[in-house]
Amino acid sequence: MKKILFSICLLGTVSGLRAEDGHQLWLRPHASVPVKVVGPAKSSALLATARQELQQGWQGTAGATVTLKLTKDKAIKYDGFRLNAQGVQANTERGLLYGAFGLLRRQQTGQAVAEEISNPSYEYRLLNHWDNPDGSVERGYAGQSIFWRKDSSFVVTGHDRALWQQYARANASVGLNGAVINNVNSSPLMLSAAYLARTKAIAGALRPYGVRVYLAVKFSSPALLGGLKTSDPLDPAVIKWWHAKVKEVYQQIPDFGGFVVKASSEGQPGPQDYGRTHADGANLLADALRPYGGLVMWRAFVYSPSDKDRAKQAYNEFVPLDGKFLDNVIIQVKNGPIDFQPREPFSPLFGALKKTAVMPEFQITQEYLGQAIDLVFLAPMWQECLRSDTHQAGPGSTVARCTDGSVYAQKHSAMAGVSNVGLDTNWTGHDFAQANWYAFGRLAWNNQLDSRQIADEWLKLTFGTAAQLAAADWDAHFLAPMTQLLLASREAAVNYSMPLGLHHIMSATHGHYGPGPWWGPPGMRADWTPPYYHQAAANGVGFDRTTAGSNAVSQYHEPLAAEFNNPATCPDEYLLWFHHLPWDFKMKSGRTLWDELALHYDHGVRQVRQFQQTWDAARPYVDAERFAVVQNKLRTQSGNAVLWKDACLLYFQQFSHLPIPAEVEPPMHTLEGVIANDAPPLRRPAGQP
Ligand code: BDP
Repeated sequence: MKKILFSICLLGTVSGLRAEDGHQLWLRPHASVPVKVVGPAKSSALLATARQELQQGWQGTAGATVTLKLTKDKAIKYDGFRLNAQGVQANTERGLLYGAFGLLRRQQTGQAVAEEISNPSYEYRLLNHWDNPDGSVERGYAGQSIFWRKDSSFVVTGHDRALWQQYARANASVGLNGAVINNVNSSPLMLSAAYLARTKAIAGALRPYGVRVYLAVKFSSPALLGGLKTSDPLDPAVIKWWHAKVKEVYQQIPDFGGFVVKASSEGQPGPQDYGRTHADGANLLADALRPYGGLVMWRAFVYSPSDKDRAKQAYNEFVPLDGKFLDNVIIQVKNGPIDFQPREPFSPLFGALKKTAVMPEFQITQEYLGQAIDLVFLAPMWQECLRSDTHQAGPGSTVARCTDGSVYAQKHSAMAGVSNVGLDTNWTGHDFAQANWYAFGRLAWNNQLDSRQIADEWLKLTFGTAAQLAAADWDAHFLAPMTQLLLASREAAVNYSMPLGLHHIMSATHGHYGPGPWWGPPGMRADWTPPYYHQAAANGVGFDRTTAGSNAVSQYHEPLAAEFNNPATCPDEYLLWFHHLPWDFKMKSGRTLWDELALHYDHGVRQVRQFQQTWDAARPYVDAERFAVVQNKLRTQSGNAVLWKDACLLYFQQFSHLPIPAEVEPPMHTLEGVIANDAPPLRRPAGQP
């Protein structure tokens, strides 16, 4: 025991840095100097928060005076702010809080504080928590829910409140202003009096940080909870029920944000159960919420096994309804047409709905991107989507501009991210998964922001000390290589799991972690199994979505449709998304498709090994606690990358009958061995992929 303690102490002194458990996120306390904060005469919880943040984090001139001033400035949008020599100006109290955090971030990351206006790209910037009333978290990899508990759910403890406040503070520091606190696969219980009481307590804890609470609701709540005979959206009793329920919610929580709805999707009830449309369903709720200023975020993640191509369905369902939604409805669209895969082209719904507000939904929790094991920085993936040009309103109509109100007149704009937060001490399971929470907030505030800047800020705030930031070697030996690592990490994950447009080939046995191109228990819906997506056969691999195939390609505006439709012009990244090609297809590189595929897998493995070396070299700059945890996770990731490579290449080789190229590291696994390891029974509840 003594020996162990001794070596732990020794480890702790290697970097000379205080051990950190990650709980402080990017808000680690900094040595501050005194500052005088002058604010509006009227006091409020939000203003008190802004004042307190400045006082505890100030690193500018000692004894300086900072003025927080409410104005009516037309150049400031939503909760934006203006920074100048006097301090912060904003049109709202939230804006003052964001300005205070913005000022502190500039100080802490060594950016100059110049006169500037910072406006959010989106009016509503939300996290979606897939948290269940029993405290479990769907696709959560960081422990149980911070909001709900299986036992004594309704006793709100001091610890609960403190945790909710820390959570809200983290959100506010990156400009997030809303939280949907329960799973989109919603329980009707959420609207019962007992759950509303806890929701009210949560709202109370988040309010001083400007974070509003929203709920995901089950469409059949009138029948399931209210005891009505139907939940038909056009039924007068149903309409009355929702109006009364919404009134009850606002009596408890006057600043309640609104509802998110997953309807007619993956077994969830919806208006189509009653022969009605998504618009009928969404408008019913929007009408009830409208008097209170509430929003409906209606998800477009809909598909049924009857269609031959899942990728086409959301577009086919929603485009005919364009213009039929009330103006407090926003259609919430996942970045890709299928489901948060490591790489997908953007969803063709972006830009195609011209008279209906559309919001992007990203997945922060890494369901398909290594969960809390793999280090994958997602900002480059989201940036890729946001910057994709839809061409729907001429060149330059990017996903970002089609959703933030710059292209289409829309009353409201929003962006949502599926949260990766849980009860784990470091909140997100992997210390580096915190970067994805941070990045999501920063991109929701500024959808043009570059991933490099986000990585740079996050690394400085999460690992840097004032002394390190001032020292030249920290930049060269920590910041620069770690920024490179973060920026390369998503492409590495694509390479070792689903390169060249492959998608959905993970195994569901281990909850979507790890390879499973063979996966598909008897009787399973085809569109929940990988062979449906990769279509590997003797004649080649890939899903034919061209005009000769499912024709999903035609949902894209020209010139994209023509570009994607032709394998000679389709970008390599999307090749097997749109095409089924022979194994000896000649790639742009001059290599065959088979060789190119093998090299991508191999490259992914090598990239992760490089990440391990980079991290090992970063040891002098990181506290021992976080260093060791991340080092171990990288080891696991590295082994798993090899598993992905071996499993996929050996599986596909059964069809290609081609040798693995000599440059590629020979497999260390056998296909039989990997498949045998993937044998345990499904952990997912029935009815879920
Ligand atoms: C899929 C998840 C599933 C979610 C679904 C959704 O596997 O757990 O319920 O998305 O977004 O990615 O509704």
